Amino acid sequence: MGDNLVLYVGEKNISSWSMRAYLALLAKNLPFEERTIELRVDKDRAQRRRVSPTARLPVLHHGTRVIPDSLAIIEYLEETFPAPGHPALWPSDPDRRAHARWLAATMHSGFTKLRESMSFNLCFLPQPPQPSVEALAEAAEMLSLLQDALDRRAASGPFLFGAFSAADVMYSPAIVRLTAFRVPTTRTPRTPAYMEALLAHPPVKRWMDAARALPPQDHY
Ligand SMILES: N[C@@H](CCC(=O)N[C@@H](CS)C(=O)NCC(=O)O)C(=O)O
Repeated sequence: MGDNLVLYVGEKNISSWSMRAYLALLAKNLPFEERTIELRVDKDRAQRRRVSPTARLPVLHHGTRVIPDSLAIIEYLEETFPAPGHPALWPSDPDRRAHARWLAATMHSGFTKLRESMSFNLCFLPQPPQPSVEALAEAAEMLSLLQDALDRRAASGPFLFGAFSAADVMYSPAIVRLTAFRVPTTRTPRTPAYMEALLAHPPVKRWMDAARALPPQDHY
């Protein structure tokens, strides 16, 4: 399919789901056009409805194909632009791939208290508010899942499965949150180095630098 890839995203300091699709495209070394729909402006979702069947961002357009949802976009990219022509998004070993997939799915469908209370836009405030007790409990759960993956890591590299993978893509916004809200990591000693490596990863840094350049939003 020779058509151009177009990714519709929300504001970089608000739309954590958009960040995931953006990171997946960069991980695949794919050129793409990025179009922003401002969530703060598109209150009635009219602009989103025009480009996305779910009226949510991110949404990827590839020729006549329209793919909303960060995880669906990851799977689409992996299938359409496979290794070795493009870097693999999932680990090649079946055990590790299964692990990476359930970790990604757990992020995709869970941690709702953390996402609510440690909202992505709040990460860019000079002083983020105190998170709820429930959000902190979910953050501790997340850190222990990450620690477990890092304990079992067999491949070399600083990420969850060694090389940067879709699991890292899915957890990147959460790592921004855990860092901004200064969640304690003393019980999960391998996680600080992982979090540091992820935030220093050039595609993550590129998104975050652009996000920091926008005016911070305490609500939207
Ligand atoms: N499960 C979706 C979630 C997408 C999502 O909720 N996106 C937000 C922006 S970060 C959105 O468009 N929300 C609008 C709404 O829920 O009306 C994904 O993985 O992409």
